[in-house]
Amino acid sequence: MELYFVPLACSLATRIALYEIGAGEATRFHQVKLSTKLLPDGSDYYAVNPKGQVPALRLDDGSLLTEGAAVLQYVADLKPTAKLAPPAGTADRYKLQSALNFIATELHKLILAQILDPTTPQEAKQHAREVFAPMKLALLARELEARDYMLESGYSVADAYVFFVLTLCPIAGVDLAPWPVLKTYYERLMARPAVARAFGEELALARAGV
Ligand SMILES: N[C@@H](CCC(=O)N[C@@H](CS)C(=O)NCC(=O)O)C(=O)O
Repeated sequence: MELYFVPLACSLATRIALYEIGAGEATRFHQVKLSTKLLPDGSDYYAVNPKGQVPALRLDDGSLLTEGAAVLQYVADLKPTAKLAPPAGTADRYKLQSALNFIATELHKLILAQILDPTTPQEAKQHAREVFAPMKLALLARELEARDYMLESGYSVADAYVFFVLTLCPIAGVDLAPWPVLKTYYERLMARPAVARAFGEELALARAGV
């Protein structure tokens, strides 16, 4: 497999999932430069993925899978014994899909994507920070006050995706202080070797600014 990623972007969740299933060494990682949409060899990332977005996962059959929620479930299903996703067809699997959709649409896109997009008008960024973020993060905190992970069934790829969101919140100027439960949860996730490794590697790449 090959993962197209941007350091500390939402593709971080896929890297975490790949490490969780022990596929890190068998995967080739291609860093995309977000500002130019170029790959390290100077080629155009749009030629790989017309959406120009990460994550994109090149599967072993040569096809390309995009959209984080689908990519994460694909990786989880490669190794069912890792229990990163409840079995397909079960009620818990639909709860995973519900969680992934909430994270993608209400946290990632509505809040972070708006704030971090340099073309978003200041007023919209302020609204995302001051109105959407407290509203949606309060919902997230409520879930995590009731249990240790996003799903009652335990740690899953949804937690890897939330890890990305919580990593980016301070960078986007979103204050997490009102919800101490989110800090405890973040620390719980960081204690996982796959999470710490993926985060550490991508932080180094982001700092290198390549
Ligand atoms: N719908 C996509 C959105 C992915 C996305 O927004 N990725 C960001 C990085 S976190 C990106 O590639 N942004 C660049 C762009 O939208 O041009 C998904 O859910 O995977």
